[in-house]
Amino acid sequence: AAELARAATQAAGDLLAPPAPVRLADVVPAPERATPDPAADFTLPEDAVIRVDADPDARAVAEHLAELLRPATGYPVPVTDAADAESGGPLALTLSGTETRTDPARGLPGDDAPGDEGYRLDVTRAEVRITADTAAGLFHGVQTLRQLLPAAVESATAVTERWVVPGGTIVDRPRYAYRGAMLDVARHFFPVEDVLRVIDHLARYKLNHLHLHLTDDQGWRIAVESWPRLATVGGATEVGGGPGGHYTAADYRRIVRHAARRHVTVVPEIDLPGHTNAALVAYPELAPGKIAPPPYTGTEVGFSYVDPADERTYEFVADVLGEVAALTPGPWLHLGGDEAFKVPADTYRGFVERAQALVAATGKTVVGWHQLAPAGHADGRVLQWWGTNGEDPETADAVRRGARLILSPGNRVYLDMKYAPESPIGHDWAGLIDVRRAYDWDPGTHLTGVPAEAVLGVEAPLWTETVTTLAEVEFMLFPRLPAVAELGWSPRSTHDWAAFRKRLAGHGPRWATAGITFHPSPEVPWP
Ligand code: TNX
Repeated sequence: AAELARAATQAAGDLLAPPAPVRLADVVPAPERATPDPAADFTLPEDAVIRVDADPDARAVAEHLAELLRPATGYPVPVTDAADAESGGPLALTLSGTETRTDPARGLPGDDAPGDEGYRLDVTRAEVRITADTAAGLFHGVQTLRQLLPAAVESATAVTERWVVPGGTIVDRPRYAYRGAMLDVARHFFPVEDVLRVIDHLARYKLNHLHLHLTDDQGWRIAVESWPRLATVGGATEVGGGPGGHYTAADYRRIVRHAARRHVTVVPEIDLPGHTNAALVAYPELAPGKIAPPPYTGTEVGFSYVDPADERTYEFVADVLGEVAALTPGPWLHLGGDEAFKVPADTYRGFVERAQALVAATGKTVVGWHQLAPAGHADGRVLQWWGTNGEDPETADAVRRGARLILSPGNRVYLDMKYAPESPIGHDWAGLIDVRRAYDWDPGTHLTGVPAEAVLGVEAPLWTETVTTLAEVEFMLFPRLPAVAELGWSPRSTHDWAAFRKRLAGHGPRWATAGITFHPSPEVPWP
């Protein structure tokens, strides 16, 4: 299957004609406002310098931009302190004063305020300037700049090219605060390097959350000091009988650090009370009958659960959540909660309420699959909705009781679904999902009885029962991930399938140059 995916991408890459010049409006996700000025194209000179404010986070963004530019251009691209710089740039990253941050009258970003993640990009013949209130905003501006350079900028080695950036101004900020993707590292284990590359893919498209599904029946992937056999025994299996694996605390910290540098927050999931066979193999005392089940390497769901009637289970939950919380700088802990089919509804509710309280005790905020809905509200609680039809009274009721939602409709953004019947990997229980299906829906109005303000954002999950290599991960991500990223970032007024498929088409040569495997969807007019 990996071979097929690679061959498909190779064929797609070979078909691509030399790319046309990039236009200012060609960015994915679509910016809030783009005003081209064709007389103001900028050409990157060999002696280009990046000037940046003396703020360590802004400096890190400037270094990131330099690292993006150096390989393909072969230029040295030094980074200098804006205060020390003798001459103008010509690349400038500027943190604006905090006074523009909010409109006090509304307590919301003002009409032109970039807010926590927005930025302004000004391209003139003389310079490229990115201005933002935060380093995150500068970082997103850098991702836009990267897309405005010729596709050859994705080359890992120096190429001869005129490094033109189209002139004009972009003013941009996100529609939703939460824009994510999930990687299931439990069904198949993926080494740290693969996860870092997936984070890079998220950052390109201004996604700001990586949800790691760390535990499931087939494997436990995170070391827990107080329960060491979870990783050493529970981590030694995966779907299909392969060797599995787990992340040490140092591995996990590396992932978190790599993500933070790209303004991506890691959301760790410990799936409870179901999807726990690997934990039960490691610690039979957690099993309802106190007997170790056999290790599981199949793909059925819903058969396992930790014993909700035993106090030892809650010590286990508290220990695990405490250690994972301590390793995680972000505000979220994901409790899973899906498909605990063997646990009666009232027992399940009681378990979830105790687990939610244990999350709160760590100082984190609960996220969980929407099966958590019937449990009592916990402060700030976020439900991740993965249903396939927009009617869900239980979830709507949880929203009325204070929950916010991350939307992951299975029939729209489940990245483990096949694109087409002949897709070499993937499932089809939620239907076939090619690019248009992933793109053409509105998170703001998707669920009946849920007001737009309750939607925190969108997330595209990749379950990996059938996905075994990085190339296969990329094949399932591209081009659907950019489609979901646009739903999360761009104002609804920019939503337009006909325009999106054309804009997206220009990214094919970028992926091919960067060595990213992708599905050459027939819905997209690749060049
Ligand atoms: C349902 S979606 C699951 C996962 C499977 C997935 C396969 C959800 C919360 N649970 O356990 O991997 O379907 O598509």
